[in-house]
Amino acid sequence: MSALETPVIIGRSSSHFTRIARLFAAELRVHHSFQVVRDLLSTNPVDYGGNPALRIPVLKTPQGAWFGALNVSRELWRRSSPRPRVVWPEDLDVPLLANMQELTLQAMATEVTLVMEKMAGAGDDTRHARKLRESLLNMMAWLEEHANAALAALPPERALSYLEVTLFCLVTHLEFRDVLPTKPYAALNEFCQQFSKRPSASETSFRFDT
Ligand SMILES: N[C@@H](CCC(=O)N[C@@H](CS)C(=O)NCC(=O)O)C(=O)O
Repeated sequence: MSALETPVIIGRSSSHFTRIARLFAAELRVHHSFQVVRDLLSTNPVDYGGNPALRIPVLKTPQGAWFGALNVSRELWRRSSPRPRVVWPEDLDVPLLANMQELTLQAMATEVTLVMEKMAGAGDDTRHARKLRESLLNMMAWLEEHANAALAALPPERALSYLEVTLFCLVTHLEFRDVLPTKPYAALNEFCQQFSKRPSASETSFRFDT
């Protein structure tokens, strides 16, 4: 594959949505390069691989750019060979699993807002920030309560699921960014400990790009 054909993940090593994409690339052994977005407060779409939402991750391919972690992960899967069995969000057809996925992604999005507000100087003690924190705590309590049952209900013959990857990125990021203490969440910690044994997890550890 020439340098021009090599897909490029655009993101940051400290971003949990980017880590989803990087984890899929590592699991699926898809050769790629990584381009760091230096300033997450930039308002120029060019800095985000053309994403008008001004968000990461983006995957740049000769066919075009793919916006968002789910699109990127699916495209990486399509590029993988052999294609392992991945459980995608639309496969989660019972409330327990579908809600687990919804709340995992919503908790990630809520965390983004909290971190970005703080970064932009709004502080973390506005009424909205307090509401977001309350919502995040509620979601984390729900995820903790249902984690064991949900993980046990995933199809056993899977190689990977979007739910597990996102849950791992959420919980480890809360710890990394010091948004919430994660010690109280025993089931989620146990899951993360197991998941972190995968080489893809250690290859994509969070760190601040310099
Ligand atoms: N729906 C997007 C959300 C991506 C997202 O929120 N990424 C964060 C970084 S973890 C971001 O770009 N934040 C910039 C901002 O909020 O302005 C996805 O699933 O990838």
